[in-house]
Amino acid sequence: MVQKRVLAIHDISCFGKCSLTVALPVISASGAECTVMPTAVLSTHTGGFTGYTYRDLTEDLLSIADHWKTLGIEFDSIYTGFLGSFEQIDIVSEIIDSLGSENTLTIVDPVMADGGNLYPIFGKDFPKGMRKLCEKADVILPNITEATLLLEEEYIRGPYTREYTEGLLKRLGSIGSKNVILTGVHCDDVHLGAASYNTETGSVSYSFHDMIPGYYHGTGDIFGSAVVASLMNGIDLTKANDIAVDFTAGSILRTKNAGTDVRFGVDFESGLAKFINQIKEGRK
Ligand code: PXL
Repeated sequence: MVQKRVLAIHDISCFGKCSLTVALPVISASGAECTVMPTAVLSTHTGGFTGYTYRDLTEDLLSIADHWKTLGIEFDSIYTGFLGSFEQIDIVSEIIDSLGSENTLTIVDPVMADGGNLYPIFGKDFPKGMRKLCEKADVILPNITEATLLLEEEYIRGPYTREYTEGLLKRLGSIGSKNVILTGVHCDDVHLGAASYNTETGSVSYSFHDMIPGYYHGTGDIFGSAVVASLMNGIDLTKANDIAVDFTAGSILRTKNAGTDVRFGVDFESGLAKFINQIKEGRK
């Protein structure tokens, strides 16, 4: 089998287990190659830490892409996550055009908000830029807050009815991507999960786990990387959603049981063996 090659475009938060420090091990564990384009280097992620360093790499991105262009490298998937500025959104969009082809699956996680709030480092116009990037994608992976920002709708606290959730999915689908996976979906106070939607078939599929109270950092990236890894292994969207929910929920549960500082990230590493088995099973 020819190995799939993913290009992950995210920041590298050196400590705290998110973005590239998650995408690289999770995608590699699935057997796909993970090429990285770091958009910035931070000492930690920005969630709950103060005094972190931030080295912006905006100026390097196009040169890296230009060099790869001379090598004729092709990508089966381009997976984008946290982008540090409006300018980076336009550059990443250009890179997708330059390095992607009709065979490249573009997966955009519009990382910018959670719990009803835009992350403080982003300006108010950032969601408009992210929406433009989402128009280019084959799959988008917003959480509920990001969904409402992309759609310029008011954020409502859950639980959500299926009617509301499916309305969101359909409106997100009209942005332009063929597939949508919405995270943070919950129809009651005891289950949490994600819903996938295929705009061509109209099919919606939910995947839930027991809700674990608390806010755990980096879980969106663990979820997104598991979706990318599954899709690159030929697993369909519904099953990819199931695998990603299970992998993310397991990581959160282990971390809750261990009682570690939630800012330090979740223990996804101990779940990699099971994750690889699920990928192998799903491939059959
Ligand atoms: O997990 C998303 C993410 C990625 N990168 C950085 C972040 C965050 C979320 O806060 O701060 C730097």
